Amino acid sequence: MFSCNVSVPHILKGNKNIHSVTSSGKYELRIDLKDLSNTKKYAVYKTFEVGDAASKYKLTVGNYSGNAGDSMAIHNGMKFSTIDQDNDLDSGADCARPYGAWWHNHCGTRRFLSKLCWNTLKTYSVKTSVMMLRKLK
Ligand SMILES: [Ca+2]
Repeated sequence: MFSCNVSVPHILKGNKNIHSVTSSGKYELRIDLKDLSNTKKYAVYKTFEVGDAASKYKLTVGNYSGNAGDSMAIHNGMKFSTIDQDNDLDSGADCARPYGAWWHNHCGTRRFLSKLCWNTLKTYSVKTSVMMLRKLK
């Protein structure tokens, strides 16, 4: 088990907007991270799409490359959960309550980038992160 104690900025806000962007073509997601010792890492996903409201903003993410490790794989195919919408796979808990809104899988196997953690980094915690979308040709 690991813990992250960095405060949580709301990243990837506005799923509706992200859905309309990612459904308009093929997009890749790039995430630049800086760990607690200021080492820069990155992850690129050539597949990135957020579904519509009816799908509960289902996340499709894959085709990873980079040096940060693939911490998004466990969230692939997950629906978006918030404190008032428990769409995760954990029947015993509402993962969004303690860990914030995210495409949670099981709380126990959370890879909570929403807490600014990246589980494949040594320290898990991330000092800064930037998430960028780029349209693919
Ligand atoms: Ca649940």
